[in-house]
Amino acid sequence: MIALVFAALQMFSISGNASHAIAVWVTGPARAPAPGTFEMHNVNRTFRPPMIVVPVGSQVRFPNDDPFEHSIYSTDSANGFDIGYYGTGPGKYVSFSHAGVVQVRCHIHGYMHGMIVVAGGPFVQITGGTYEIANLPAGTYTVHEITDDGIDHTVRLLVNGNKTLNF
Ligand SMILES: [Cu+2]
Repeated sequence: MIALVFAALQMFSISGNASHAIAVWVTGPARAPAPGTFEMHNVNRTFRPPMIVVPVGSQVRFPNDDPFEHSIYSTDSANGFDIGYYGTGPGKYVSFSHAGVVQVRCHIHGYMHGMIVVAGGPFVQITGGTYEIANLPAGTYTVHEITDDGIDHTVRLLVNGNKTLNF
């Protein structure tokens, strides 16, 4: 019994150093975090915060805090949406059921730009540099490093034996 308990505690970390990274998420034997509800506000013709990371299956709404209309949309192939024109208020929820990076824009204000990273597994949001995703069971993982330009740099990684693997 003791041996079994010990084996169950063999958890690992994936760590790395990715300059310009804003988020990292992994898929593999680790359980994905539960979906939730999130907000990305429209304030002074900007998205605040300009970037959020949400577990796959989450809902996001885009409250309009400005005294004029916005019209938020994305042409993303997997998570595209268009919620139409709406004035001041909480707005409606949009579901994001596919992992990936969603570029968010406004039909009225072409310069507005937001980004939603839909994570398909355990994730961290970072400001560039080092990161660590801990408490992972051994196995083969796909690591998605998302840089500030929205590019997904994907690496496959075998996690076993060592406590931390850098790449
Ligand atoms: Cu707008």
